[in-house]
Amino acid sequence: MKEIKKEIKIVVMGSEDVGKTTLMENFIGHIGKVEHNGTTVAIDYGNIIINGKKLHLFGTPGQERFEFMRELTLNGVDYVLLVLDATTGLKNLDKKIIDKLCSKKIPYVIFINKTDGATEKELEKLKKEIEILCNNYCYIIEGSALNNKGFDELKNVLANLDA
Ligand SMILES: Nc1nc2c(ncn2[C@@H]2O[C@H](COP(=O)(O)OP(=O)(O)OP(=O)(O)O)[C@@H](O)[C@H]2O)c(=O)[nH]1
Ligand SMILES: [Mg+2]
Repeated sequence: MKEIKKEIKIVVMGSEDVGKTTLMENFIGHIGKVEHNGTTVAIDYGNIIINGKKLHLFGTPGQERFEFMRELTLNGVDYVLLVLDATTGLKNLDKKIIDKLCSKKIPYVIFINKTDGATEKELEKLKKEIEILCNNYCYIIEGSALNNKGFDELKNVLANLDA
């Protein structure tokens, strides 16, 4: 019988300012974070228990210069939660992250954030781009970290992660 892993390591990734820290803060309620002028410069951390599983969320800095830190967080990761910004679309770093996750065979789910500020057209364009990039393979959730939108769906998806 397959053993159920009760502690799951999730790394939150995405380009700068997409809303990773806001998402963690509003979704979990209380996190540890280190910021400089509003920019994450170390690893955010918080945990949440869903359906008897303890999910440990590690939030990464989005600035390019912190690549070395993002690399470190992938040690022993179970899932990545990739946060994208609906108002700006896919950035180079997002594409690089998706490539890396595919090559390392790390499963990921995508949270399209800031849907409160995006038009329907922008959102559809972004979703099409993502579907092509990840071969229709990954779960996509739409929401707004600022307005706590999409959190029920996010909770459901995280609750059902197989690890
Ligand atoms: N309109 C809108 N703004 C948001 C949303 N989520 C976050 N923001 C804003 O986006 C800005 C950046 O948010 P952060 O959470 O610091 O972004 P981050 O991805 O952690 O940024 P780095 O740590 O620099 O990589 C802040 O001004 C947030 O208030 C959202 O859903 N809608
Ligand atoms: Mg941050």
